[in-house]
Amino acid sequence: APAKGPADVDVVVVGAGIAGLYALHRFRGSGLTVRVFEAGDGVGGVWYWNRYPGARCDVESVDYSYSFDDALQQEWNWSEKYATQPEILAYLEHVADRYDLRRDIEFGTRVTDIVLDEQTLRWQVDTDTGRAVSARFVVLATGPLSNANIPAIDGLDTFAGQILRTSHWPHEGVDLTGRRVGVIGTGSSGIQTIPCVAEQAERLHVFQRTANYSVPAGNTPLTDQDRAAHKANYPERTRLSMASGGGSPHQAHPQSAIAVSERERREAYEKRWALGGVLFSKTFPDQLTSLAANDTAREFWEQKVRAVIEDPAVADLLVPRDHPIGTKRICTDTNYYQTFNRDNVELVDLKATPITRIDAAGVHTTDAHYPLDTLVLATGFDAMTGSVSRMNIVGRGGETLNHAWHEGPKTYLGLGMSGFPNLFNLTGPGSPSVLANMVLHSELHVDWVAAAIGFLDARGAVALEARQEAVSAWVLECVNRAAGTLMMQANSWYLGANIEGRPRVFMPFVGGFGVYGEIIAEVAAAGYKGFDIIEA
Ligand code: NA7
Repeated sequence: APAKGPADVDVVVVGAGIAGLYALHRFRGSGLTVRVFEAGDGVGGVWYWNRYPGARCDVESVDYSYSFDDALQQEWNWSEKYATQPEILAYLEHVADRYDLRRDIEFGTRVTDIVLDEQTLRWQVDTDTGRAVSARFVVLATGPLSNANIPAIDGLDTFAGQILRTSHWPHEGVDLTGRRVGVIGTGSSGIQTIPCVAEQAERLHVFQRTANYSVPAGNTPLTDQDRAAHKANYPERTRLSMASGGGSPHQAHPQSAIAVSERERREAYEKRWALGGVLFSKTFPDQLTSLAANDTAREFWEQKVRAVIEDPAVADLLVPRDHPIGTKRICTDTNYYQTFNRDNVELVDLKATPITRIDAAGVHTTDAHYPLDTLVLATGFDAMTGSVSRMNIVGRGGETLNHAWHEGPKTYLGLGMSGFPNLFNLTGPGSPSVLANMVLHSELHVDWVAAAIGFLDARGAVALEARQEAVSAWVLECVNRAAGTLMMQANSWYLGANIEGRPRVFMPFVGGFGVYGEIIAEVAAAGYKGFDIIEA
C-alpha cells in the first residue's frame, strides 16, 4: 500500500545519492518541505549499488567529501587516499544520520512519471509503489551513471551459471573461490575488479572488446598526520578545486607539453604518475586539445605499462589503438596489468574473435568455447541521460523530455529545460558532470537551485523556465567547446556512443568546472538571464 507521506510538498528530489542527500539537507534548511524518492533500499546511489570487489573512487577521498559543513569535514576520518566503496557508503550513511535525512526519504520507491499541470504549474510525481505527490519543484538527482547497460548478446539468458553485474553486485558478497569466471568489459569497473577476481577464481577469462588506458591509483593508507594536514587545509583545497578544470586542487603544469624540454616533460609525467589516477590526463593544459601534446602522454603511458606486462603479445592487446589518451575517462587501477602475468588469467581479444553467443555452459567466440561457472558483466551504463529517460517526464503541451531530447539532450546550463518550468536536472548533460568531482559539483548545483528558489520566493514569482533561445545557444556552446578538443575522437559514453540508438552528441560541458561555476553564478547575478520568470 502507498506510504503515508505528505500529498504535496515544495520540492520532490529524485534520488538519494550524493546530490540528492545534499539537496534534501539544503532545501529543508531553507524552510521548504521536501520529499526524496529513492529506488534503492538505502542511501548512496552509485555507492549503494556498485559493490563489486575492488570498487573505489578515482578522486582522492579528502576531495570527494562534502564541503558545506566544516564540522563534518573535521569529524570524518578517511582511512585511505582513494576510498573504497564500503567506506564511501559508510560516509554517506553517516551524513544521512547526522543531518536526520532519512525521515524525508522514501526508499524502495522508483519514480515513474513526472507530469506538469499547466494551469497550476505544479508537478504530479508518480511512483512504482502507487505513492504519488504533487510538488512545485522537481529536482532530478538521478546520477549520470546509474542506468546499467546490459549487452544484447545472443543467449545471455540461457547461461546456467551465475551472472553478476558490477553495477548491481549482491549485497551479501560473492565467493569466487574455485570458480571459472569470465568478465566482459574492461572499463573502470572491469579494470578495478579484474585483479580481485583473479586472486579468488580458479580461472579467469577477460573478454576485452576495446582496450582502455589505466593509470595506477597509487593508493596508500592515510596517517593521522595526513589527516591533520588535510583538515587544516580544507578551505584552501576546496577553493582551488572549485576554480579548477575538474574539481580537484591539483594544478596542471603552466606550459604546453610541447613547449618544455624532454626532461621537464618526463619529470612532470613522473610526478603525475606518482600522484596516481585520472589526473594524469591533465598533467599539461593542452593534453586534450593538441594531438602532439597528447602523444607525449600516450608514449609515456605506454612505456610504463609495457614494462610491467611480461608477454609482449599480451601487452600489444592491452595498449589502446583507437583513441588519444584521456578522451575516454582514464581508468584507475591497482595491479591491473600485472594480473595478466598470472597463470590463471587469459585475455580474450574480442576484436579478433568476437563473442557469437552464450549458451548454458559458457561463452562462444568465433574460434573457441569458454566454459564458465560465473559471468561478470562490467558493461557500463546508459550514461548521462539514461536514468532520466526511464521516467515519463511530461512538460508543456504534453511534450515529453525524451521527445525534446531525441536528437541529444537540450538544456540551458545543464540545469533548466524549455517547456519544463521548475524542473531542474543535477550533474547531467550540459554541465561538467562526470568530468568533475561529483561531490563538489552536486553542491554547486544544489546551492544554485536553492538560490533560484529563494529568488522566486522573494519576489513572489511562481516559476523559472529556461527560454528556448537560451537552450539553443547553450547547446551550441557545449558542442563548440567539445569540437575544440580531442574528445570527439573517442567512441566514449560521454557521446552516448556505447548505446545503440543514442545520437552522437558530446554531453558534458567541457570548458572546465571553475569556468562553468562562474557562468552559472553570472546568470544568477544577472537576475537569471536566459530564464523566464513566471509571475503569479
Ligand atoms: P564503461 O567504461 O562504459 O566500460 C564498459 C566496458 O564494457 C567497455 O570495455 C565496453 O567495451 C564493454 N562492453 C560493453 N558492451 C559489450 C559487449 N556487448 N561485448 C563486449 N564488451 C562490451 O563502464 P564502467 O562501468 O567500467 O565505467 C563507467 C564509469 O564509471 C567510469 O568511467 C568512471 O567514471 C566510473 P567497448 O569499449 O564498448 O568496446
